[in-house]
Amino acid sequence: MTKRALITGITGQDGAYLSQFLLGKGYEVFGVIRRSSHRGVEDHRLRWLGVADKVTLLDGDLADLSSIVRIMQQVKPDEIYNLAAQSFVASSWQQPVLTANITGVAVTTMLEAMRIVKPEAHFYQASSSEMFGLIQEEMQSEKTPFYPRSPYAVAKLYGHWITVNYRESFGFHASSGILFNHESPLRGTEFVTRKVTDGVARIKLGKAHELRLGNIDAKRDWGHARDYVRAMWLMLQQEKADDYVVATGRTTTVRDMCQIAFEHVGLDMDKYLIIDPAFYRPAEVDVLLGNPAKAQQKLRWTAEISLEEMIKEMVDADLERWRTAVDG
Ligand code: NAP
Ligand code: G4F
Repeated sequence: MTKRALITGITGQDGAYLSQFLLGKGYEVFGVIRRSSHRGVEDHRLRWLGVADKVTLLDGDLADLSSIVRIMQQVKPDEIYNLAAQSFVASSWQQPVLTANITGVAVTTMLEAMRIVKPEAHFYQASSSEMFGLIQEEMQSEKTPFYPRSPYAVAKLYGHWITVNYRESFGFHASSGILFNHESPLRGTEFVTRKVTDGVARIKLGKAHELRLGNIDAKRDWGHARDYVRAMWLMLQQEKADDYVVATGRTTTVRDMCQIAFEHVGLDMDKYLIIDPAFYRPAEVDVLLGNPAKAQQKLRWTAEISLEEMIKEMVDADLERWRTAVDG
């Protein structure tokens, strides 16, 4: 029997890579797509991976329970991946109520729709290392206490605990993946890695002369989205649902990540990098470093793509995009 997967956030970075991964496993893939006046461009990531015509997109919005219930009734999914969110931390101070509603409360919308239509489905919640915030342990594991530092992280914490609660209350097969930062050529350009690789590509091609960043001393545990969607799937294949940290176990400053990108194209970073306080955050997460031991042992998962390989792949993809851009 062909398995059916429903993905919210299918138009985002992870949704695109997860679609590609599940199609490769023989799944029928369905995704929630929200109405936009820019019809026709929302699936650009799926097109970039060559899978847009292999998935079925259904109109819905996480702000609208009835749309989600109808989609679940239509799809009757075996697996549900809840990836949709207002996912940009910096925006969560500008739109805190929307972030609370979509990144937080709407997780209950998804779980309720599943409770009404398909309680036996397997459910994945996209939790985040941002929940560790002001870190309480040098290396963060599933047992590390949380200390959220942004409206985004507070909302994710709600989503995390409501997932645990439905598992414990109703016996749902609901797992929460506490994923550390993961990037790719499909990352939004507002996030720091892609902002850097896109900026470096434009500088290299003479289309820009500087790169403005905020706190370059911040440290993140960066992996590749292609590796991380595999961990999501593995969680839903386990006999029992559980929570897992997904990380590389290595942390790097924004400055050093940036250096990798500039060096890849043979440019001196110090000539182009400008520190702009406009990109500082009201409260910062200074450092994140994940302990992936549980995922390694129980899921037999490990990160395969290094930071260096990933940043080079991203720079090369951005160089290619800008070289072929019509309006570039
Ligand atoms: P992303 O590229 O920003 O994608 C977010 C997705 O959510 C998009 O498809 C977006 O649709 C959709 N969405 C937003 N609001 C919606 C709504 N009201 N109704 C329906 N869909 C809505 O994020 P990502 O990097 O793929 O991350 C996937 C998930 O993992 C997110 O929940 C994120 O918070 C979480 N996470 C990410 C990381 C990471 O490092 N990437 C780490 C930990 C956790 P549009 O295309 O229409 O905007
Ligand atoms: O790339 P970022 O915006 O990612 P952030 O805030 O860590 O959040 C990402 O990872 C989370 C997992 O931990 C996800 F849950 C979340 O959805 C998202 O995917 O910023 C990384 C670091 C921050 O410390 C930020 O202050 O880079 C620093 N930074 C320095 N200059 C900058 C910039 N970040 C951005 N976006 N832009 C800058 O110019």
